Amino acid sequence: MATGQLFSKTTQAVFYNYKQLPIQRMLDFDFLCGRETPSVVGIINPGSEGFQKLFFGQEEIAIPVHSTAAASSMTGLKQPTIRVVAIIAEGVPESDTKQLIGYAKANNKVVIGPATVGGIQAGAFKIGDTAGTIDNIIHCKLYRPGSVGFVSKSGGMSNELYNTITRVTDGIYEGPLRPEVKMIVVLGELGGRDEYSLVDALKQGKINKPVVAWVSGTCAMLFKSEVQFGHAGAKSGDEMESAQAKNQALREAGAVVPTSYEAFEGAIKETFEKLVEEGKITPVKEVIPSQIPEDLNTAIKSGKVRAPTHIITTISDDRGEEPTYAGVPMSSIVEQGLGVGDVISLLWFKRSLPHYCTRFIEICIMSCADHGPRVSGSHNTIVTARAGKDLVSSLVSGLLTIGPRFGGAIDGAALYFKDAYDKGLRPYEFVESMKKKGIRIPGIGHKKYKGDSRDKRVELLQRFARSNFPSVKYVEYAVEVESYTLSKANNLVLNIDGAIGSLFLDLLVGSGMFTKQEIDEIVGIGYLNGLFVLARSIGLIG
Ligand code: Q5B
Repeated sequence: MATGQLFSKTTQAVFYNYKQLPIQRMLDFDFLCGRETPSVVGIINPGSEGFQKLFFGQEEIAIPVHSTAAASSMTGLKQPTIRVVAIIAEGVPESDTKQLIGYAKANNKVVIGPATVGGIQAGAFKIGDTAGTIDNIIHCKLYRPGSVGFVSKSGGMSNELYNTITRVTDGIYEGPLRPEVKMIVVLGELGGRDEYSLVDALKQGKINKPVVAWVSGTCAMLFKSEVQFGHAGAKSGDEMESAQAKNQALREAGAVVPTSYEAFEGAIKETFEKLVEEGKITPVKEVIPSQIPEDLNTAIKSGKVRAPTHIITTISDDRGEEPTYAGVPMSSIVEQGLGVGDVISLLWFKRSLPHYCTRFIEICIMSCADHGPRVSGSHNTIVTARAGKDLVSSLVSGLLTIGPRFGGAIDGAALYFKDAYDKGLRPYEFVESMKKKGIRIPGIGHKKYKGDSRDKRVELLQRFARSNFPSVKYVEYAVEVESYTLSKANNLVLNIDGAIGSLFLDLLVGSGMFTKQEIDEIVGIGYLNGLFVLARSIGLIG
């Protein structure tokens, strides 16, 4: 890289602190310029390590994130491989800034900032948010170098001048001292004396390229008292710091200085065209910039593309003002005084079931909510909690024991009882056929309950169904099966899983609200065990 040149098409940056938008904009700028490598090679984000996914054109790249490295700008400056540190942060104390600048000068390094918007070398490298959006960058043709060097005291004013300069010349290069720069445009402002160093350089012949300059803030003289303009330094201290004085000094030193800001564009145009006429500038050839792929969300919003959905749910929907459960708004569920059984009916079965059905669901949940500390689920939950684990871990540890011998036989019971009943098997034929196959009937048998000491929950559910269900053929069949198994052994009772499984078959068939295919699907999918999972979660959490 030539002396004086800060950036090139191969400059790479480490971005301190993770700010997605400016980094993505830097990478978009790279792509626009046709850079072969991304300009950001790393992100330093104290406290996090890993990778950050961002786009380089269409390609998704993983940029390493480091938790430590340059813990401060000074540490960054001290790295032998880092030549330029741009500090975008505001509020850096003046004394620290002086130290940074002193160190940089002594070590042939450069500090841009603090509180800088960034910097740009057209067609090569961009820092942070400089030049704004990609649309603006394309509009100002900053994706390729022109012949004009530009110096300004403000990022916001720079954007305005990128636009102006591009309108009347072949565009921006970068700083003024490069051979590729054929003319220099300067936009100063009242306050401070920076512009006088340019005056001296012009007078001493250190700058011999045409300079078109304007110092803004000439209106300050119209105010009776001192006025603070946009920047901290933008207020005229004494006469020398006024915009008028600086414009005059520049004019006298040989710069082209218009009479007003409005005439600035014309002066730039005239100077550029003269240099072209004299053959000192050959306007750069236009290039077509690479097209930045649009983000999907933006493209969808503007109606340019359509994308297939990844997930379709027919259960609930949150696109409107409030969530709907199977099409029923939440507020309506509350206003109608519906309960958990209705919510389950909507979310699991996608329809509003009659009250006796939703009440049955609630009784199932209430009666299976707990069964003391000795069952496998409670045991695991208690052990996990005593081991110091959190509520979710303790709950899940208990739930994971739900299976054929603990609460998870409801589906199996429904499946086998339905199959046997629908095939017209007599209870003893069913039991014997299962024995032949070596399969224990799900929902039959219990360690605690016996023929002469029944499970009260089973009795309660059967009583409710007999009084409320239009048909109880499946549970009656299960009871006949139980009579047969009890004749073999006193502990082969219809247990709670068997009772719920057979009763749910009666609910599905008797309600007339499910097709045969839907009933087979519900039983086949195996989610009646969900009733036990849901119910027992209440107890396990307790
Ligand atoms: N036989 C039932 O043990 C028994 C058969 C069968 C056909 C069957 C044992 C067992 C699992 C039962 C079950 C949980 C104790 C359901 C629930 C929720 C809970 C929690 C909770 C809550 C018997 C002797 C003879 C043999 C077997 C036959 C056995 N089971 N036949 N269908 N299902 N099973 N419970 O006395 O001819 O002699 O070879 O525990 O699912 O989970 O309570 O946990 O709310 O929290 O040692 O209530 O099997 O006799 O096993 O030697 O069998 O009976 O084929 O016949 P025994 P075994 P054979 S509620």
